[in-house]
Amino acid sequence: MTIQLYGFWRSNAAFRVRVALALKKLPFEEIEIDILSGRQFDAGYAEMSAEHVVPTFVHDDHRIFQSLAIMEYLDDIQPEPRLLPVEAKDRAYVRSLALVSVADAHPLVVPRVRKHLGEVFGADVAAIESWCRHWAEEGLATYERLLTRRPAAPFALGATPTIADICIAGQIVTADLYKLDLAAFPAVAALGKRCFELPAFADAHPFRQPGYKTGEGRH
Ligand SMILES: N[C@@H](CCC(=O)N[C@@H](CS)C(=O)NCC(=O)O)C(=O)O
Repeated sequence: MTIQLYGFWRSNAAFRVRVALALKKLPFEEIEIDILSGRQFDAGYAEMSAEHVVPTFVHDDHRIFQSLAIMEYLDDIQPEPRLLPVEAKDRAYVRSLALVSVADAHPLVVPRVRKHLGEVFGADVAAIESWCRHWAEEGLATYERLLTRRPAAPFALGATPTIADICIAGQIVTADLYKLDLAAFPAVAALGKRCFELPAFADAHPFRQPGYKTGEGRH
């Protein structure tokens, strides 16, 4: 099977898919779409992504979009190691944890939202950074409350990482990009430490991607 991932070094959603692929030990080729330079609107890629976003995942000639759907697809085609538990209540729990970042926190800080804040509402760079920090911290605070109510042991749902841990780690990636201090979120920080000790997580971090060196400082 051949797998291609249209992604970007800084993309949180692409980070999630890189981790899932690495945990599954599935080799893939990543093709960079520079979403900070507007390459998501180029004709070739716009035809591929109706939403003009990354990631787009291509398995043989089958395309899948939305990182959560891609991770679930990977679990379907290669069940081990499991990224979603088998039991219905546990599956719902890890999906709920995942969606705190995927559906609620992360969408508020994506480039098209930041651009719109500047172009339509006149927000300057400092105001946009402040907006992003606020919503990133809201996501971390929610995770902190959730992990306090149901402590990680040692991962969010037991012995091995699931999509929940991948998405919580993604929220930490956002914190890293905005240089946020995790001291106020000790349960999140402890879970993040466990995750990023694993090469699958560490190697997927934006700061480890080839595009980071040239892209550093770009928002
Ligand atoms: N919910 C989508 C998020 C897709 C998304 O917004 N991707 C961002 C990068 S993380 C993007 O391509 N943004 C382009 C833009 O905002 O213009 C997923 O999880 O795949």
